[in-house]
Amino acid sequence: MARTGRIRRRSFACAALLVALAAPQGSSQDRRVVRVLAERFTFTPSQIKVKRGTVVEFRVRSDDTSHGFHIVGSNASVIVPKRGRGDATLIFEADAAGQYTFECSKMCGAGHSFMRGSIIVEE
Ligand SMILES: [Cu+2]
Repeated sequence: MARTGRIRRRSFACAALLVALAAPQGSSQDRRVVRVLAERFTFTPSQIKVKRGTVVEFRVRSDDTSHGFHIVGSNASVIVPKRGRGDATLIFEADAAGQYTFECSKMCGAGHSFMRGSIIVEE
């Protein structure tokens, strides 16, 4: 008897869990995966709040052309491949409370310089 199976989407929750399990034992740091969608000329979400001490793993995906993802004031910068070519990963250690700006670092069109967002690190 044939049974119709459902096609399962790859489980993102599962991937996040593996990352959490991979964190060093005894580490007091929280690790969080934040998925960001880049498209002309916005990042979604554009505001991310985390607790101080969190290690944030950004996974940035484009919905159109290639973009950049750069945290202002740091060396942290990655190229986000164009749509369908996968994610770019960037690790941000939120060691100090405050507000950080991230921006597109690859010229992507007329609104490129408006393509930014913020990370708020709370005590
Ligand atoms: Cu850009």
